[in-house]
Amino acid sequence: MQETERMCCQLIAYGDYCYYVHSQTDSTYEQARVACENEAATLTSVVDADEQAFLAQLHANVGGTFLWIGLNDITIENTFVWEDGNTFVFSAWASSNPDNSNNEDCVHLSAGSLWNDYSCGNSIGYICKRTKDWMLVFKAVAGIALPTETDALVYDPYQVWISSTAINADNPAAKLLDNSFSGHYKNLILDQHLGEIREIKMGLYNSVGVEVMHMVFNMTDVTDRDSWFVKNRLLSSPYDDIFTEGQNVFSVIGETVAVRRWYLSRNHNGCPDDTGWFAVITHISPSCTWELTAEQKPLFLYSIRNTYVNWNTYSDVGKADVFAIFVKMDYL
Ligand SMILES: [Ca+2]
Ligand SMILES: [Ca+2]
Ligand SMILES: [Ca+2]
Repeated sequence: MQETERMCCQLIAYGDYCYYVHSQTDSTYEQARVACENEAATLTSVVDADEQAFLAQLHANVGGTFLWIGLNDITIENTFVWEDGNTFVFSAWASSNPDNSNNEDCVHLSAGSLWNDYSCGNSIGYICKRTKDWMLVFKAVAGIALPTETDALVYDPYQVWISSTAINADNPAAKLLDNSFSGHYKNLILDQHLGEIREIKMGLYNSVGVEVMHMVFNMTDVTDRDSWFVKNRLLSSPYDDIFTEGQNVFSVIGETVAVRRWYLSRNHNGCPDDTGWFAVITHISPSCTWELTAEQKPLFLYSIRNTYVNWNTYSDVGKADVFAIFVKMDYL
């Protein structure tokens, strides 16, 4: 992203969002939608009168040129939906619109910033909107690899994590934090915006999507996908003893023979004395019984205490259903 665009974001933050106004461009609705996605954003929604008034000001600042917003009735005529998943409630239609003249299915800011349905293939400017909150970049679901599974993208979430292509990124069901969707998820926000990411969060969830553990790491000046998962970048966690105890493995790639990823291990001393805090277990035929040989992989094991645990003391070990990673962008 250009530095000017980041500057722009500072100037036009509103509430929990940043807005990027692209007035010096001619884009179809689809081109604008993709361009916003490439900014880790979506074509803007307008959820209430306050946001409409805010966008009207931005619109006036660029001379009132036509700008796409993220609203269309492409799928079902006269059923308008927001690109970012917001429920369509508020509207600010220009008089006599939407009129679906010649099957107009996409919406833009028109005179006075009121909305007009317009042919999606017309080429105009657009506004992208991006949250300042955590954005999901990766998600893995426990137990989806049958013992016969041979696709590493299924049994080893690390292969999904390092994939150079997005996986299930256009499937809203794959973004849910419960385990209703039996597949992993990855978008390219982290890969494409590494230099703009300030913090990264790994969270664990139960089967209905309730968070059971999370850790946050500082991403400032991290220049690759993995090197944030280290002790001196840890900002918060449930564990009091990470800084006072040593670790024999603390890395995303983890222990590559046993194939334990995002492995936060205190020590190995023969399987019965292995201790640690967190592990993504992926091996179909693991070497230690604490890796729960009979259970389908992957497994997300974590200490449910506020200290390390012996992995063999099962009453101290939680098994999460979903493992997700989020980023916060840099808006300073
Ligand atoms: Ca139509
Ligand atoms: Ca229409
Ligand atoms: Ca119209």
